[in-house]
Amino acid sequence: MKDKIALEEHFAIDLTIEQSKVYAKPGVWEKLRSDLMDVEQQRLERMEQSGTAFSIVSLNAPGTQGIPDPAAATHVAQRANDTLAAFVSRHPRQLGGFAALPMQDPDAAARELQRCVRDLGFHGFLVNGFAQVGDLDTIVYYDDPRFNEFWKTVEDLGKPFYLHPRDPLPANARAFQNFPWLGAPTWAFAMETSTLALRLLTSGLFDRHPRLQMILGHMGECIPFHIWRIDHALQIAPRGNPAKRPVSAYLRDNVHITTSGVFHTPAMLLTMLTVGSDRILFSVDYPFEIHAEAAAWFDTCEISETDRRKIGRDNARALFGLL
Ligand code: GRE
Ligand code: ZN
Repeated sequence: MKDKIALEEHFAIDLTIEQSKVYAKPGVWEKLRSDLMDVEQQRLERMEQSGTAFSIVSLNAPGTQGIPDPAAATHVAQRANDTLAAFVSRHPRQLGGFAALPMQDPDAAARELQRCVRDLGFHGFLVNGFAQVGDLDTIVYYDDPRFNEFWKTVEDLGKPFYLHPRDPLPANARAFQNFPWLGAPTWAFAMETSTLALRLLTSGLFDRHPRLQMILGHMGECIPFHIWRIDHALQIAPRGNPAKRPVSAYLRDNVHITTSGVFHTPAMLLTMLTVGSDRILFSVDYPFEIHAEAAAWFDTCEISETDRRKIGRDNARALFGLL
C-alpha cells in the first residue's frame, strides 16, 4: 500500500535526546540518536520506500513529562514544538505534528496546546504515561482533578490525544527489579500504559467529556485482549468505579488503536473483532521500529483490502481531517 499514514513516529531535540539512550542496544546508540534527530533526510526516504505518505511526528519519551520543574518543562515543550513546526512547514505534504505539553503546569499545558493547534496546525498532542512534578519521585496522573480545565480545553479544540508509554518509576516496579529485560517494550510499557489508560477510562473523564478521543499504540496495550474480563469484573464487583458505562463502551466511542510496534496478524484480528476496523490506524513507532518491517507485514497481512485502506489511511484522514 503506497499512501499509508503513520502517527506514532518520534523525533528528539538536543534537550531530550539523552532520554532515549537507555533504550539503545550496545553499539547502536549512535544510529538511534541520528535517526531520532533526523526528520528531513532518511526519515522521509524510508517513508517513501515503504509506502508511508504522511507521518504525524512527536517528541521522544518521556519527553517533557520527565522534567519535574514546570518552567523547564514548559521551555522544552515550546522548543520541541517550534522545532517540529519548522519541519512540518518545510514538508507539509509528508509531515504533521503532535504537541509536547508541560503537564506539570496544567494551565501552561492548555495554553501550549491551543498555540500548537491554532498557530502551528498540529493534530493533537502526545503525552507519556505520567508526569514527574517538583521532584523526580513525585508523580501526577492525568485523571487528577488539577486537570479538569485542561481536559475541557482539549475537548473544545476537538483534537485527539495519544497516550504513549514510559517506564514506571523503580519504586512502582518492584516486580521488574533485577529483570531489566522485562522493562520497556518487552512488557513494562504495556502494563504501565494499559493501567494508566484504564484509570482515565474509569475516572469519569469520558462521561464529563464524551467527545474526547484517546489514541493507544501497540494494538491497545493489551486492553482489547482483556476487555471482556474487565467489563465482567466491574459488573460483578464495581468497588466504587465511578464510570457510567462499561469500559468496552468507551473503547467503542472514545478510543482509537494503532498498530505501532505490533506487526502481528493474530493481535490485529483480535483487535478488529473487539473494536472494529474503523478505530484501528496504521503506525510504525519509528525509529524504535522500522518502516520496512511494518510495511512488509501490513501490506500483505490477511485482512480485506477494504480494511487495509481504512486502517492504512482512511481512518486517520477522518480522525484528523486530512486531505
Ligand atoms: C517508544 O517511544 O515507542 C519507545 C521508546 C523506547 C524503546 C522502545 C520504544 O521510547 O518503542
Ligand atoms: Zn512510541
